[in-house]
Amino acid sequence: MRTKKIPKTHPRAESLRVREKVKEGYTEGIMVENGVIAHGRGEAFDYLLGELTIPEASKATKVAAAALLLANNPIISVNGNVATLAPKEVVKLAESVGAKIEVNLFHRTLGREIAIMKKMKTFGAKEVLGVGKAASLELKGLESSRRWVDPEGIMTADTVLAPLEDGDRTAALRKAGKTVITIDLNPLSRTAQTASITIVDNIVRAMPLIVEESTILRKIDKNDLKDMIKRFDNKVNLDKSLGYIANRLEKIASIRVNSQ
Ligand code: PTJ
Repeated sequence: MRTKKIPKTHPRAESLRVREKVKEGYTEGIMVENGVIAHGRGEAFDYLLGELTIPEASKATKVAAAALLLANNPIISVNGNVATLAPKEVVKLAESVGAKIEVNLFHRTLGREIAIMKKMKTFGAKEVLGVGKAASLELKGLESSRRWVDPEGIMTADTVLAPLEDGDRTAALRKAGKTVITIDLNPLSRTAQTASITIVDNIVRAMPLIVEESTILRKIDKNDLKDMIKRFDNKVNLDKSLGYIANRLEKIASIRVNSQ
């Protein structure tokens, strides 16, 4: 069902516009019901952040772009939410850093894999790995359908960008020696805490920023990029992200208390 046009002046216009995309992704069979629920959890955390890219997210975004540029075999893992909310940026980033694209689903069906592959191709992807029998190898230490990976892709990648991921696969990928970059609005999630580089931001804001950073950092000396990664501490950055939320809530609460 089509919704009425969202007024530009609505204070939550952007969030409502993204909801429309979510509805479309679900109707197209790309996003699954659980993905819609996961999006709701994301929205709640975005509300706490103030629906903007916080300084810690900008920092992690730069480091993520550097890691992708330095990787020998980078890959972008795409699920239903990612294909719904940032298909264009996934293709742009893959081109910019020379990464492959692989479909990897928690709620795996061949129909969804094909729908996601087609969507990515509509946005210019030349090749999409992990569809059907191509996902022929099992990632050790995982029980979910996410364990099925493409030998040409995730299995042999050294760096995996896996936005809106689940904790089990993040841990399994790390255990397999890979650098895992994630985008997750919840700084407390297992994925956020387990990844090598966590961008605590909404995927709709983070993906265009990584694309932009990758084009800037491409011109920078590789040793400087390596230094940037060495200096980054994901745990510290996550703690600061939590601190940002805590300070923001404290400020809002004290304003309310003082005006009573
Ligand atoms: O398409 P599938 O079958 O692979 O399923 C995808 C979902 C998202 C359903 C699956 O991966 C899942 O269940 O994920 P989780 O474990 O709910 O984790 C999703 C994480 O993404 C949560 O921590 C959310 O807070 C976060 N999140 C949700 N929406 C956004 C987000 N992070 C960034 N941007 C968002 N828009």
